[in-house]
Amino acid sequence: MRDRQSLNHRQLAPKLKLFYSAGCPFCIKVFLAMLWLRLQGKLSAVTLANVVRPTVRQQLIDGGGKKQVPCLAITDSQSEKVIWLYESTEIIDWFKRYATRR
Ligand SMILES: N[C@@H](CCC(=O)N[C@@H](CS)C(=O)NCC(=O)O)C(=O)O
Repeated sequence: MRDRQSLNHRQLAPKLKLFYSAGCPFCIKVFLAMLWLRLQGKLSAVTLANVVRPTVRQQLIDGGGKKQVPCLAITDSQSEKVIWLYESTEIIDWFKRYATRR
């Protein structure tokens, strides 16, 4: 029962993709917050996407509308609707809320 519940939970969890660039201080701020939440066992899979790769950069611009990083793409696992969250502080706040919901 517990396994089934955690499987359902994982299936319903949004897909998270963080667009970043190396050396970006705002991205480092987000990484540190993610590390802190992970150490507490409150944050699992987040895909990292480095915008140094042209295809990744284009995906960010096409999807989110601008090339600014960090940007967290939150995909609803049922509707596939994507929310593009810019601003490091908002991303961290979202992660904190998400982590305490789980
Ligand atoms: N206020 C934003 C600042 C983000 C920012 O300035 N990112 C830089 C990289 S360090 C960037 O993407 N600059 C290019 C752009 O804005 O198009 C945050 O806190 O996330």
